[in-house]
Formats: sequence, C-alpha cells, structure tokens
Amino acid sequence: MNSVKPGLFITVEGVEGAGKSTQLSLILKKLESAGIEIISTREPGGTPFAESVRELLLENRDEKVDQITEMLLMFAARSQHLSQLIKPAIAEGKWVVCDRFTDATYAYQGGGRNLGFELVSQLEQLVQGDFRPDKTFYLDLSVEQGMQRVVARGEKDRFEREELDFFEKVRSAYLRLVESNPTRYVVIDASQSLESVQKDLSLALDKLISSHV
Ligand code: Z5A
Repeated sequence: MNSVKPGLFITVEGVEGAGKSTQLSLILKKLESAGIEIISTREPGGTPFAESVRELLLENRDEKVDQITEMLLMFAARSQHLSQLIKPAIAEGKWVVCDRFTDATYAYQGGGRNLGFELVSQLEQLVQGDFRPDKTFYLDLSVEQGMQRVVARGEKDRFEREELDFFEKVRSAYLRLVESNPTRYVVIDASQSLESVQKDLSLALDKLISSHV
C-alpha cells in the first residue's frame, strides 16, 4: 500500500505590528527551497466562505459586535477552513502554513475580550478534537512598539482600533500559552531589526526541516 506521510501544520502568531506578514514570505521561501510542497493560508479566512466571515469580523461598523458572536464566528470560519483546506492538504503530505489560528482566539477573545481560556478550550475541542499545530512561531513585541509600527501602516480595522489595555491582555495571553507548551512554540524577539528577526526564524526553520524531511 502506498501511504502518504502527512504534512506539518505550522502557525504564525504575534501581537499587532510584530511583522507576521513581513516574515511569512521568508518562511514560505525557505520551505519551498527545501522542496516541501506548501499551502499558505490565514485566519480568519482561508476558503471563500471563511473569507466572507473574515470580512464580517474585521469591518468597522456602528453596531456593537457581541463578544460571543465574535468568538463563534472565529470558530465557524475555522471549522470550514479545517474541513475544506487544512486537513485535506495535510493528508496529501503538504505542509500548511497558517497566519494565525486558535492561539489567536485564546489571545484576543480569551484574553483581550476577557472571555477566559475555558470557553475557548470548549469550542476548540468541539471544532478541532485533538487537532493542534505541530509548530507555532510566535513573534513577540511590546504593545508600545507594535502600536508605533501599526500607526505607520495607516487605516485600522475593527481590532486595531482597540485600546492599549486590550493589546496588553492579548500579549499576556500569548505569553501564558507559550509558557504552558514550550515545545510547540518558537518565540522570536520581534523587536530586533528585520534582518535579525529573519536570521532567528531561518535558524528555527532549518531545525524544523532537518527533523522532518
Ligand atoms: N483575530 C482574532 O481576534 N481571533 C482569532 O481567532 C483570529 C484573529 C484568527 C486579523 O488578523 C485580526 O483578527 C487580528 C486578530 C483577529 N487583529 N488585528 N488587528 P491579521 O493577522 O490579518 O491582522 P494583523 O495582526 O493586523 O496582521 P499583519 O497584517 O500580519 O500585521 P503585522 O504582524 O503587524 O505585520 P506586518 O504588516 O508585517 O508589520 C507591521 C509593520 O511593521 C509594517 O510596516 C512592517 O514593515 C513593519 N515591521 C515589521 N517587522 C519589523 C521590524 N523587525 N522592524 C521594524 N519594522 C518592522
């Protein structure tokens, strides 16, 4: 029987302005040059239906968005994304690189919105069962530095309009997650120059590739 070795599921997380988008292209290039077949995707989003949910979630609007509604929509989009794109690709042996995943729900809804980790964990169990990322690159940066970079970027979405205190809670939730599972996370100091961040990421990717290819 010709069985395919499943691919890896890699996620990239960070606070605002940490440089996820900037660094994702390096990650993809590095994996491609190692001959790995990859799918690059993001959350919320990743499939046409889930991208429609993303628009609903990020759009600035007058109506207050209920926090539970927001969290359920994150998981609704995720459920679609998992079944239509992520799981089939991994089963075909591809590596999936995802810009944010459930850790962002722990950080933004569980931490930032004060919903707590327990509720997020219950929905995670419902939607994902025991499916978790194999490796997570967490780009860490102080909220002040992140805000300075985001301001320089221009137009803000519904999340980026939150107060500093919200983002402090998001960052401390991420740090709690890292502490609770140090083997899954690779923490990258995103306050460094672009070149130094890339160097650290590159070393971590070399390690990951050599242990899995
Ligand atoms: N969200 C949620 O609440 N719950 C969930 O479950 C999920 C998501 C999945 C959309 O995500 C929003 O959804 C997000 C959380 C919420 N909230 N917000 N906002 P997103 O990932 O699409 O949005 P984002 O966080 O704004 O991601 P981003 O575009 O990847 O931004 P970034 O990490 O800030 O990266 P960047 O654009 O590459 O960098 C920002 C600027 O800094 C840019 O001008 C760079 O040139 C500069 N930069 C980057 N690195 C450096 C270094 N090292 N030095 C100097 N300048 C730098």
